[in-house]
Amino acid sequence: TQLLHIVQNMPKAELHIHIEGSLEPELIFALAERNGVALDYPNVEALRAAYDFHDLQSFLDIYYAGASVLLKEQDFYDMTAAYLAKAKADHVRHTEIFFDPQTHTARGVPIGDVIHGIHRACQEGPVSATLIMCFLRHLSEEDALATLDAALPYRDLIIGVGLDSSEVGHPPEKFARVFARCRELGLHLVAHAGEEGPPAYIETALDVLKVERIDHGVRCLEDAALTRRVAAEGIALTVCPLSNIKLRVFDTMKEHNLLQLLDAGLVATVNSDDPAYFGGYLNENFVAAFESLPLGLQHAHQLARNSFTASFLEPEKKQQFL
Ligand code: ES4
Ligand code: ZN
Repeated sequence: TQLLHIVQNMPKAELHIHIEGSLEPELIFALAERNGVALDYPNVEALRAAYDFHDLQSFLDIYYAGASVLLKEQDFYDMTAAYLAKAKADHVRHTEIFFDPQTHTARGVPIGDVIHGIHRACQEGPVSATLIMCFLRHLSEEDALATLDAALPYRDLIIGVGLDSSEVGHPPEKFARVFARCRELGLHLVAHAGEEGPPAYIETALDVLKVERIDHGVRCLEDAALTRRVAAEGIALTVCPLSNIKLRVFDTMKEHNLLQLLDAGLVATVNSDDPAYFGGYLNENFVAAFESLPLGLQHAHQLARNSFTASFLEPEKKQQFL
């Protein structure tokens, strides 16, 4: 239809994409072969067949297994270049890419190889791209602090830090000290909160970590006072529709609360999260949401506009897109 055509072709920013979640099964097998890494699955089809998740943890287990083939700087480059080509095809003009260094340093990969490989692909275009380093919340704050120290030589290659992995039982306040240090370093701050975890996690991400955006945040609407606050402060939510269905945050796309978030005056954006695992890149997320929800042209424009407004682009660059 006309609306879906407009939605797919409009210029947009992507603010919630885990680069390790863009690793397609074909590339996982190619890298496994190149690096001599053994996989638990005989072939691409068997691996893809295992992509049958029922919650966040069942996804994370297979996501970390897939990432185990990444060993060399070139591997990180190849993965990132493949994602950027997909982003370009979806009319993404700017993307803020999450990466999980601890997933790789735990296997002995130097953090410099991780950052340089991803950064080298970003520098070559074809779209504007910046990097957000995420701490794994199932690990200790000490581990996060050590990771920050190891990343300091590359401080200028990252624009911010985030918090991801298993949410429930690992509240934002567990990472108060490391986020305070990142704030002193002038890094932008974001955190996953209110995906599987309660609205209280959104509140402590804002109050304790002092994050500027909330990743997911869809459970915000369970708390009316919090919803009013997030709206009043203009805190953006980086919503990931296909992810939320695959991980059963909502049973079906018709039950997704994206429209309610917009109607509540929240700066909601649409993003792909882990596109190789959840059934599609950014445009597939837009199409899935627009096919199932009563969203119109105004919503399309609002979502595109929100994606740039909520980005960490410098004001002059941001202005070019608004
Ligand atoms: C993630 Cl969907 C999601 N939630 C939390 N952490 C993650 N890491 C990669 N994808
Ligand atoms: Zn995520």
